[in-house]
Amino acid sequence: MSALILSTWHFGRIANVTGWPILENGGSALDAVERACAAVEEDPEVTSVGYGGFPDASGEVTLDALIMVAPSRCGAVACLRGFIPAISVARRVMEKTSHVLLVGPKAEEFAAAEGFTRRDLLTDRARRAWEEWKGRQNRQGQTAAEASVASTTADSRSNHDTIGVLAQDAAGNLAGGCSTSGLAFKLPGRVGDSPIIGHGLYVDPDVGAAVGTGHGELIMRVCGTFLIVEEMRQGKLPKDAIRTALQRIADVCHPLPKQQAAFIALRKDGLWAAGALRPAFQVAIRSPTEDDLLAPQIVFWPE
Ligand code: SD4
Repeated sequence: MSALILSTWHFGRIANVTGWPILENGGSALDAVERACAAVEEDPEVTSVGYGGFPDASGEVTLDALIMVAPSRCGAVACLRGFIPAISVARRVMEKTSHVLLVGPKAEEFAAAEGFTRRDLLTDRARRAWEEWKGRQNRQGQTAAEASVASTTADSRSNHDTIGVLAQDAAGNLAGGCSTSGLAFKLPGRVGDSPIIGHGLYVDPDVGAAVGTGHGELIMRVCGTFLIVEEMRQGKLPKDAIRTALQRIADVCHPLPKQQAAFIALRKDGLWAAGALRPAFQVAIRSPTEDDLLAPQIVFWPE
């Protein structure tokens, strides 16, 4: 079986540059997705993931991450402050506990106990962006809730993007990971789709895997990645399974004009597809024969 790694958005290339050598050298899909997500978390230029991520409405950077190889093997953290890679903390939840998800200060205690070092994740650039947003909020006399509604329903191209990675190793094993600082200037306490299995990511080794990005509230309302994997289980092609999820979002969520949702799906035989509600989503692929940043096969509402 030939190995493959697929990652969301333009910074998926950063993920693939780190994850691909692991696969190429016979490493596991699990190690590849962890290292791939971690590389993006560590990049201060990526303002929607890890270090350098834009903060919530109170000015705190809070991270959500999930790693999964099977329904029986997955781990996640939500609302994690001060520790990266959040994806590696999620892996420890998977490997060291009997739980699926740890949140907030207790997840931070767990990370510290596991030997992760606390650090300040707010960069000067992210702080300035938050101060500007806060200034606008004050001038417009908005409450934090009103202001976060405005910012979390804003143009999907500017204020968020999860790193989502799906990989298959030479042995045919699948793994998925995703990590995000969530929507910029979100209401404190808000958790999106990314750290919840079946929402931001789902992997079933008997069928395939799917990962999502975009406005988490759209993906969560339809259990987006679970739906895609279940559609593939029924025999649908990855692209048709994604179309079903996008159609469901369109039908039941009534997305606002700028709201985005996008998915990558990978079947266990290596067939894959990507699709998005709107233009601008990109998927980075690396395999023995391809190294590219591609537009998705499906754009549900081309503009
Ligand atoms: C969230 N889905 O927290 C994440 C953000 C994201 O592209 O993926 N943006 O809602």
